Amino acid sequence: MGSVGESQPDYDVLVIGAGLSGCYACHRMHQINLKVKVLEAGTSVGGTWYWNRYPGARFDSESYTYAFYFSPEILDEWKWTEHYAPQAETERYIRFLCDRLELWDDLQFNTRITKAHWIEQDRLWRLTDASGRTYTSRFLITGIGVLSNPTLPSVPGVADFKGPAYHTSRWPKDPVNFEGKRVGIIGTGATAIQAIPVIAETAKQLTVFQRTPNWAIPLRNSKISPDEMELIRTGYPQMLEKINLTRMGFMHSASTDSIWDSTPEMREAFWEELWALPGFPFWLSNYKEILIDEKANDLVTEFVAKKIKERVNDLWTADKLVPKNHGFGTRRVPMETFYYEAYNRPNVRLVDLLETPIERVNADGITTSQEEFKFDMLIYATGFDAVTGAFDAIDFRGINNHSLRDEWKDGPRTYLGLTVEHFPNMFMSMGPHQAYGNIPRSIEYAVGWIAQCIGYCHTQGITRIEATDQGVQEWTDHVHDLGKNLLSNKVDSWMTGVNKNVAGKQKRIVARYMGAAPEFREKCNGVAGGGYELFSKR
Ligand code: NA7
Repeated sequence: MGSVGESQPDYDVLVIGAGLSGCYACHRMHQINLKVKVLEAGTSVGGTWYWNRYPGARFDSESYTYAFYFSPEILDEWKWTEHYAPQAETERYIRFLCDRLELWDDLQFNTRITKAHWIEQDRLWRLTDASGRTYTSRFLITGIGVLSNPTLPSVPGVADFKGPAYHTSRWPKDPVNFEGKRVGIIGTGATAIQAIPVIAETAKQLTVFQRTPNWAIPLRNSKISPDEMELIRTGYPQMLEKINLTRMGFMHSASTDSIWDSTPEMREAFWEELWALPGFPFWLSNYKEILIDEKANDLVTEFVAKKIKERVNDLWTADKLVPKNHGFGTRRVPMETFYYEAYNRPNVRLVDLLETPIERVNADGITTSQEEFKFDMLIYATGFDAVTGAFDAIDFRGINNHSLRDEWKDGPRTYLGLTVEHFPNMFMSMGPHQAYGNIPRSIEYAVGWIAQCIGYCHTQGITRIEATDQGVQEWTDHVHDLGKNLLSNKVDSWMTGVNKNVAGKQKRIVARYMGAAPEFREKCNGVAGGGYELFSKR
């Protein structure tokens, strides 16, 4: 039995963030009758789907798989209208979850947490928000997302621009009108690839500033008819069975075929078949070697390069849109709808920043080493200080004033991607070293595991649970081992923790667990089943 100091906390559990993780955590805490409060910086729920309301924002995973499965009633009731839902529909889905699960009373908005400190003597967490108000709890769950800390380009003059300027993940709630506007957009990641074709439709001019091109493949989205939705609805149990078997939690299984058993004609035919399918199959159901064997990767890369070049009329632009420094699938593969065709419009122009870098942002535009561009509006599609960045934005302190930033300065160290040594009673949903893939599927598992652990502590009278050094060392080594052969861990991207705009984020880290999701769950279930092995409990 644990014992605690005099001070009783305000809550049993505090949760930071009201995205999918925070909302589900709130529900799970209700189920075990714990007093919970979810603290959220935004004005409402949704997390990623609250903040990222830029034009064209939508799922690149099938809507009906990128959702929660824990409640058959909720699955039954919700109807998706598109195979890859737009942001507004997903935001509505999350609000619908909050209605059905009766979460609203325990969600607090406009509350940006700046500090989270463990008070050893009282065995509680004390959180402080931006206004200085404090909140205490026995347990802490972070639901702060993987991509929630946006970054602006580190070029001089960003604050000088006089017209409207938006980061894509801080997009205004009221629609932005591009008509008659000269618009500049910086970045060509997944976000820009979704936004560019939409903005190009109405902007007078759209100038795209590209540093690193990305390999994007066609999304092939379509509407879901009521009959089709009915089929999806009745097929949920089988779909879940399938999802639970796949490596990344999507409904697309990895291929077991070797590229080296296929003739060039067979390869071409297989790739054409995958290419014609909507969504991820070209990336996730391709030959088993393409993401680990450079020679195999070169072949598939060549195929995709040909596909891109076929779609862009201008030869210079086509060549610039083909990545040169990383192979297909080694960074996150954006899904696109008429992205490449957008460059065939007379109002769209690509600027290659590797040839002519930005020198500065001015009051009325952007100056590169070669040219002065005048703009009415600037869009920063420049991404995030990813994974650990969301944690760095809060001053987390564990026992003996240990700072999480220091603890992770050479890369994250976690136990199961769920807990950290020196940070008792703190659990992370979607922290580093987690099985990401299909994020809602991962969240449902991670939050479920956390809820079970907190419930266990509560019923056993354990008031302090902490990952041991051995647990952290073994898990961190395991995550590093799993990532060794992956080509994706050998290139710079948000998935390897590199952000050229952030000091100290130039060195690659192993940020993600890259084993199979079923193995991850089996390992975590084993730890729980064994009474929380390699945790110290008091
Ligand atoms: P990403 O994929 O990290 O893309 C950010 C883009 O912004 C990328 O093309 C960067 O080029 C570019 N960037 C960043 N800073 C600069 C500066 N200073 N100058 C020029 N270009 C810059 O973020 P997204 O928001 O597009 O997508 C995030 C995820 O959302 C995505 O992977 C999906 O999972 C959904 P760089 O590569 O650094 O040369």
